[in-house]
Amino acid sequence: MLKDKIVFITGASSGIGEACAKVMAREGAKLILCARRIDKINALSKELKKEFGTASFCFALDVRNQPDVAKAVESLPAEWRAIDILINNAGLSRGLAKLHEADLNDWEEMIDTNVKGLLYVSRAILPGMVKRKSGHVVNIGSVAGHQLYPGGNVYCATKHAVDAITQGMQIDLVDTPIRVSTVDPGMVDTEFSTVRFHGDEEKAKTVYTGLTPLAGEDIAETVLFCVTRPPHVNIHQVHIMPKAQAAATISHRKR
Ligand code: NDP
Ligand code: 8X3
Repeated sequence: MLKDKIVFITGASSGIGEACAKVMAREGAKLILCARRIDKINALSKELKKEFGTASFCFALDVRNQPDVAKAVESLPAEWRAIDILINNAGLSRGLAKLHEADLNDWEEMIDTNVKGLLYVSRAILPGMVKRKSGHVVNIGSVAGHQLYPGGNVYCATKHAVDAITQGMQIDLVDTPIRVSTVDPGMVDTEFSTVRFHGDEEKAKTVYTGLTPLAGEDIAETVLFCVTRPPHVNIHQVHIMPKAQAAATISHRKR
């Protein structure tokens, strides 16, 4: 169903973005892959070429840098410009400090990446979709876009913003064929917690102790479902949780 569709994935160097790349490649898509760690992107591209014969176009991109985002999209080779699907996945959390004790740098990084980065990429790619009267944007939100938890303050605010931006896109694009979805997961076992705890792997592991979290592939298959519905169907929002997680702060852990 995705044969030769062009899928643009931000944050494809690990976790959910990498899993999306693999699932879309399996379905026959062509991939535009970016993240800051270009070595990982290049290795993924090579792997997908070998496994599925996937054509991919790769570059290093920090979504926080608006001029770089605009330039990267403007300078895509002609055969890569007609982007069919944009997966706005690049994002991160930093810290779990109380708001009155938090490191301001953590706030800047989360807001600049999760909110402004998503906006910059969308602003660069959406006009082409509108012009071509074709396209689908999938934003990766979170349970944190709907619920708060202790120390979640600013990360949760950024994901609430993603929810608002998604709804804004759906409203502003209602008179076009462009579809907009958000996939909002609970705990997914990726590099997310290691990044949140600034590289502390031991602390990161405790997040998933005693339960089976979601895997990046679970989210990728859900994104695939969203982008393979008939044109009159738009999946607005998907909430997806591990079975053992009922809400952001309510999980059942085996001891
Ligand atoms: P990972 O840390 O495994 O992946 C995050 C990806 O985002 C990496 O590829 C990273 O690439 C990229 N990224 C981070 N900052 C930037 C930047 N400034 N510019 C470009 N790329 C960037 O975590 P996940 O896969 O879990 O996270 C993906 C998305 O899923 C995020 O938006 C996250 O908020 C969301 N999410 C995650 C959940 C979870 O429990 N894991 C649950 C709900 C939502 P690089 O470092 O190479 O730039
Ligand atoms: C990531 C999931 O619960 O840490 O968005 O906010 S959570």
